Amino acid sequence: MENTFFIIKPDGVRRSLVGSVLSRIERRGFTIEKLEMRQVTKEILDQHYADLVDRPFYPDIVTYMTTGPVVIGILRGSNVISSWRKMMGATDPADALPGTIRGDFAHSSDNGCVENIVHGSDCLESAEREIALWFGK
Ligand code: IDP
Ligand code: MG
Repeated sequence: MENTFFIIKPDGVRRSLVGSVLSRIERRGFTIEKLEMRQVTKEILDQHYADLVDRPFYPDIVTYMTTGPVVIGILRGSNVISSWRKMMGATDPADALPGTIRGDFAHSSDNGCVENIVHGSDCLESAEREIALWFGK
């Protein structure tokens, strides 16, 4: 059993996709250990996306992620880190396969930033780091 950290990003909340995303998680059989609606700050994003802060598109990510509330949570299950990544689909919705969240609910964005509905930790180390960052120890 392991835990992963997820976000339903502002486009997911704004487009009323919270129920659809949570429903997929429940159908898959993962446990929702924590769930909370939050307004994201630049301060937490700078830490969350520490590996991206120097990229030219990082300011667009900050604008995108702070446009409205997000839903954050912790999922628990066996292999949940990689399974949740597979359920999300490819980063760019244009490449995401049908059947994935990004492939079913998004296509592409024209505002210079990839609006792709959801986030999921990419490995155990990221999951532990992100859970501590967003929820504390
Ligand atoms: P991931 O969300 O699939 O793990 P990452 O490479 O970690 O993808 O990027 C984090 C987020 O930053 C993406 O989900 C997307 O919202 C945004 N992003 C990534 N690459 C680009 C890009 O080339 N242009 C605009 N936004 C991007
Ligand atoms: Mg990532």
